[in-house]
Parts: sequence; C-alpha cells; structure tokens
Amino acid sequence: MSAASSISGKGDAKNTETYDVVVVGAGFAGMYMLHRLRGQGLAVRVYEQGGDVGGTWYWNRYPGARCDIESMQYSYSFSNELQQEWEWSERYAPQPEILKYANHVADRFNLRPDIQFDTRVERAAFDERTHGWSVTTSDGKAVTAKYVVLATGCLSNARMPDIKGLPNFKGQVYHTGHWPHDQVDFTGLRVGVIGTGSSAIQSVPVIAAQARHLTVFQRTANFSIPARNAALTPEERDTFRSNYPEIRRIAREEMRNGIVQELPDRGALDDGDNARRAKYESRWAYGGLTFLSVYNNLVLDKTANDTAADFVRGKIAEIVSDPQTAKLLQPRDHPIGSKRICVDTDYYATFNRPNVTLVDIKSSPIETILPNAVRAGGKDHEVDALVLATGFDAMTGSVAKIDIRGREGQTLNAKWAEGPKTYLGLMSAGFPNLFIITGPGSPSVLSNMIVAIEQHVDWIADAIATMRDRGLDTIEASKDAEDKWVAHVNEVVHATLYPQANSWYMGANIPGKPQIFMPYIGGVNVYRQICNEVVAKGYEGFVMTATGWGRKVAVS
Ligand code: FAD
Ligand code: N01
Repeated sequence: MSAASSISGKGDAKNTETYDVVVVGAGFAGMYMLHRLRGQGLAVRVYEQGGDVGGTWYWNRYPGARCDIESMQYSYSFSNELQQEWEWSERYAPQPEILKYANHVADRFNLRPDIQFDTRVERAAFDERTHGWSVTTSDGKAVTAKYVVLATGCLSNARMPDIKGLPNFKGQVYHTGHWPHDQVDFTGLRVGVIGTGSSAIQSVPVIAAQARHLTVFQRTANFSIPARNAALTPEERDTFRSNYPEIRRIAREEMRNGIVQELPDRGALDDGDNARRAKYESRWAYGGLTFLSVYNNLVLDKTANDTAADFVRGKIAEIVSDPQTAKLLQPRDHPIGSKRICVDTDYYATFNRPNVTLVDIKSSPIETILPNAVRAGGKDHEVDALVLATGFDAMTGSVAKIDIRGREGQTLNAKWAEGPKTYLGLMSAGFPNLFIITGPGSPSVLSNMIVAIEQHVDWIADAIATMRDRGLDTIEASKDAEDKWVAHVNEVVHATLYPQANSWYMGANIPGKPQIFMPYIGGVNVYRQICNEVVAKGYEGFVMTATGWGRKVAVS
C-alpha cells in the first residue's frame, strides 16, 4: 500500500496528501517502522534526506568503517527467513556489506515505493483542530498525517568543527560521517586526521597504509580494544542460525546492552592480581566490546575501573614502540567505558609506522588551518587532505534541525532547551502522536542498537494498533510521567562513572549544548520490562483520547 489510508482517506479540497503515519529517516529504524505499519494496513510515507536506505551505513563510508557488535547479532531479528538467508562474511561486517544488507532488506520487503529519498523533513506542526500533523518537506510540499515517527538517528548529524581557517584549506576536506560515494584515494598524499574517537580509530590504520604520510591530531586519547576481526566460518554462522530464537530472546530480555555475552558474577576487586590479569588477558585476546563485561562493577566503582584502565594503558605501552607516543595514546582523563569503548584493528600499532605522526592538540591546540597545513603549537604540519573524524551532534542533533511544533505552537527545541525531556524516550509531553525511535531517555546508544530499534518500533506499532482498535486517535505522554522518567534516568546514571567523562552521551562535545546524560543506562532488559508493564497497565503515563478519526480520507 502506498498512499491509500484506512484511518485517513481521500484527498481534501487542497489536494493535500494525507497519510496515517509519516516516518522521518530510512535507516534501520525507519525501514522496520515502515514494514511494521504497512503490515497493519496503514498508509505510510517515509522521507529520507539521503539518496537511499541505510542511514548510518549510507553516510559513514570512510575507510575501515564497520560495526563494533558482531554482525550475527547486529542484524534484524524480525524475520527468521531474513536472518537465516543472509550471509555475513566477517565477525564484524564492513560498511559496504552492512549497506548491502540494508538494500537487501529494502528489496526483500519492497520498502522503496513508500520512501521518498533526497527529501528532508523541515517542519512538523501539530494541528489541535484535526489532532494530526502537518509535515513540510524540502521539496516545498506539505502533507498531513495522524502520526509522525522520528527515525532520524542518534548519530546522523555530522558535526563540522569550528576550527579557525578551515575554509582556507586548499586540499580536500572529508567528514567521516558524510563520506563521498566515490572511492577516495589517498595514495601519495599527506593526510591529516582530526579526532581520535571510534571513526578515527577505525580509519587511521587504513589511511596510514595508503597515504604517503598521516598526521593524527589528538585532543583526547580513547580506550580501544582489538576487534580480532576474522572471516566467519560456516560452522559459526550455523551455530547462530540454529540457535537464533534463544539468542535473540536473551539479547532482548536478559542482556543490559542487547549483546549476548558471558555475564560476570563478580567485581574486579574480588579477584587477586593474577586472576584479574588473566581475565583481562583472555578478554583482550577475545576482542571487542565484551572486554568491559569481564566484571560486574567496572562502570560503578572507580577503583575497579582503574584496574581495567591500567591494563589497557599497559597494553598500549607494550604495543607502541616510542614511549612518548605511547604515553600520549594512554587515556587518563576518563574512566574506561564511560565513553563508548572503541574497537579497532591495529590502531595502536599504526603509530609504529614511519609514515605516521601523532600530534597532541590538547597541550598545543590547533591555532589555525592554513591552505596547506594545520598549525598547532606554533608548528605547521603540512597536509594535502584533511579528514574530520570529529563526531556528531548526537541524539538530539537531527531532531533539533526539524522545526517541530506541538500544542499551542510550542517548539520542541524550546522545550528541550535545558536538555531533552521524554517519557521512556518515546514521546515528549505536549507533542501528541509524535514518536521517537531510540530517543534520549531510552537505552539506545548504550546498546546493540538494532535490538533497541526493534523494541521501539514494535512498541510504537502496537500502540498505534491499540489506539485504532479502541477508536482512539490521540496519544500523549503526561507531564507527570515524563518528569518522573527524566528524574529516574538521571538518578540511575549518577550511580555510575559515566558522568565523569566529557562524552557525547552528555552533550559535552557540542559547545553550548546542555550537559545532560541523554541515554537511559538501566539496561535494555530492564527498560523493555518497564515498557511492557506500562502497556499492561493500560499505557500508564500516556493519555489516550478519542477525538474521532476525522474524515475518512485517501490521497489524491
Ligand atoms: P540512522 O541510521 O542514523 O538513520 C537516520 C536517517 O534519518 C538518516 O539516514 C538521516 O539522513 C535521516 N534523517 C535525519 N533527519 C532527517 C530529516 N529531517 N529528514 C529526512 N531524513 C532525515 N550501533 C550499534 O549498535 N553497533 C554498531 O556496530 C554501530 N556502529 C556504528 C558505526 C558508525 C560509524 C556510526 C556513526 C554509528 C554506529 N552505530 C552502531 C549506531 C548506528 O547509528 C545505529 O546502529 C543504527 O544504524 C541507527 O539506525 P537509525 O535508523 O536509528 O538511524
Ligand atoms: O565521534 P567522537 P566518532 N578539534 O565524538 C575530536 C559510533 N561509532 O565519529 O574527545 C579537535 O567519538 C574529539 O576530541 P575530544 C560510536 O557510538 C561507532 O569517532 O572532544 N578535535 C574526538 O576525539 C561512537 O562513539 C563505530 O577531545 C576535535 C573526536 O573528534 C560515535 O559513533 C565507528 C574537535 C570525535 O569523536 C561517535 O564516534 C564510528 C575539534 N574542534 C562511530 N571536535 C564503530 O566502531 C571534535 N574533536 C562501530
């Protein structure tokens, strides 16, 4: 179904297109949302500013980009046929393969006819008269919809750093989160990478292998664990495939982060030095994000955390030959895990290459960019191309770019001026029928995001179906429930070490952004239970009302 509607109906006098639901974004969230809602017989329109599906994996095409959660888990679970038939080639699939998967899903479920690409949603305004939304897009059109779902992504608003002189640079400037579609060839070039977060940590080894010289400009060192990436064997794939029902159930219901892994039964200080070191060695050898789950108190107890941080700092010193460079690469300003831990292939070893230089821009900040160099600490570092691995205005950035107006014309930006306020990360009071997928206040970026996305999509689709079954047409978070949830999100995080890092979780990477810990740290398992209980108690904390489905309309 593309434009007919069971809730709404025929075009009105002004030929305004009318949908049941407008979905903003065609990443993994928007794609599954479309599939679910269409399965309920609703008329859905998806707008995507990019030229195709895939979201993160459409935009982040930088060298070395791949997932940090094993692909057999970082994939949709909603279709058993899909998970049985798709062949992941590596433990951590590279970006082109994940994008191919997104395209496969779009084709397999025939999603494209209902997605309008190269179109931004610019504005969405709630109409108190019709209890629906009027949505304005970058092609100058306006449509109406009963519901709007923001599937706009948590890491979709690439942040250009405000560095003096950047416009004067004569070479090519690339942002990792906005990478060109054509192959970028650094052969023979002197390349500068600014930033040392996950994107840089993945791309630096690959760029170093190609470029004549690579200069990495580091402000804050990050903890990174080797991925130990490898080709998946048919046996490994089969083990997942034959156990998928249970693996997916455990990921959803039992795991804090939506990743099936061994659960620690003790804290780091419960073991003696030798036993602890042996455990860290074994997790380091296994590789990946599960390093942090070796003990159950690493993000709760600073002394426990220090043992893991010291271990990784020791590894950096072992790997990097030049002691001065090793020291610079050792993170010392935040507890390990209080920022999303990075997962790499040969990142630290890359600094042993003769063609790689690390420049400390914390002690000697970048003063200006010249046409052919980066000047820091009074020294000009000559470069022919610049890679900005400077991250994103995370979680709220893409939402804030849309002019969203709720009841009485209040803008979401004004409401969130002191930090985002939501109930369960799903809705914000005063903005009826507007849902957010993996929004602030939900576990979202602290989890295997596909697990988090599927849960939100299912919850939203079920809520819409319930409303329809009961003849209701307006759902809104109550202010009281929202206030309590915001307080709970804050309370839980302040019992952990997370607020000790200047992370994008806190909005700390964006000058002027309110410093509020945005995701919900209670765990996807606990959170799912809360969401289910809310439903079981008749959508507790949400106000559902019947104002009539309005005229039966369809699209003209
Ligand atoms: P996105 O994929 O970001 O899609 C949102 C889409 O909305 C975008 O295509 C954007 O163009 C569109 N959009 C935004 N605003 C508008 C608008 N106003 N109008 C129209 N379209 C709009 N998570 C993990 O769990 N595991 C990983 O291994 C992992 N690796 C990552 C690697 C990178 C490099 C990055 C940046 C993120 C990674 N993430 C990972 C997080 C990742 O963002 C999610 O896993 C997931 O892909 C998000 O899907 P989404 O659909 O919610 O958002
Ligand atoms: O961005 P980041 P990212 N001058 O914000 C520096 C996911 N992801 O794109 O820390 C100089 O982490 C900044 O320095 P500082 C994952 O969730 C996953 O790397 O502010 N430097 C920092 O070093 C991740 O967490 C993967 O001092 C400036 C860097 O730029 C999230 O996306 C891969 C600067 C930004 O790091 C974001 O990662 C990639 C300036 N003006 C991304 N401004 C996987 O592995 C910023 N920096 C799956």
